[in-house]
Amino acid sequence: AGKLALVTGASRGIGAATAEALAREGAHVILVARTASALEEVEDRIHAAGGSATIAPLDLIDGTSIPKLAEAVRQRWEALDIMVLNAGMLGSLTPVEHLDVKEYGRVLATNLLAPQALIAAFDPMIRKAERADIIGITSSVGSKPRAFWGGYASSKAAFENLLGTYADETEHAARIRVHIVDPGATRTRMRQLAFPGEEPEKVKPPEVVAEFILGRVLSDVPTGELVRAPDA
Ligand code: NJP
Repeated sequence: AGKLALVTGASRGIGAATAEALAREGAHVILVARTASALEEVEDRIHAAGGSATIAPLDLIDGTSIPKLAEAVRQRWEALDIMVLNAGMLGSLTPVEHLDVKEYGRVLATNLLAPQALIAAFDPMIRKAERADIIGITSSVGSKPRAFWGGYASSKAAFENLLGTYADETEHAARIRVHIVDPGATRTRMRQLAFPGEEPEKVKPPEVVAEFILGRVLSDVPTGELVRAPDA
């Protein structure tokens, strides 16, 4: 209770479910995504459940939004206790030789450069927390290549490495815990884009991943661990 959490990609899917779970535990949650109307709906649900949240509608890859966000947060709060680096972009599933450099650039910017910029901008506030939890949402294809997934998978592989590195570098600051979370197949818009033929009911709802993340944040676990959410 009383913690400050920031969740990217909080307008739907895994991010929205995680934001709601953190708010239920008493955290004040800053909801980040581009779609203001969808963020407002999540904020309304949080308020209706007795929780508290603030929306921050912005595009994480426009080059200016992240330092501005950090400045605005710093004006209201001292420390950031929880940061969920969840916003992600799939891009086209295509052979490596056909990756479109512009789209691939957006995938890298969303999945790799924006999380790094968030860590950079919020690190001073993270270090002021009594205990800080940084949760990065990666993917199984980041650890194991899969045909046609090279654009997305390479961004997640690099993100996974970056999180592990941040965990190493902050290990001496025993209060900072980095969690590298592979959600596994989850019923979201991204999953539908990747597997349009799949019946949504066949995969778990995002609430399962959210509860898993909450469990990590509430328990004593080592920093830098790569963990996978359960399948049901
Ligand atoms: O996806 P989706 P998930 N600036 O598409 C936001 C990983 N994952 O919940 O901006 C700001 O429903 C977007 O909001 P909006 C996956 O790689 C999933 O499945 O309003 N926000 C939305 O809230 C990702 O890292 C599965 O459009 C931006 C959110 O990101 C994480 O799980 C499996 C943005 C995406 O929500 C959540 O994905 C796996 C920007 N530029 C890994 N761009 C799975 N679902 O099965 C996007 O291994 N967003």
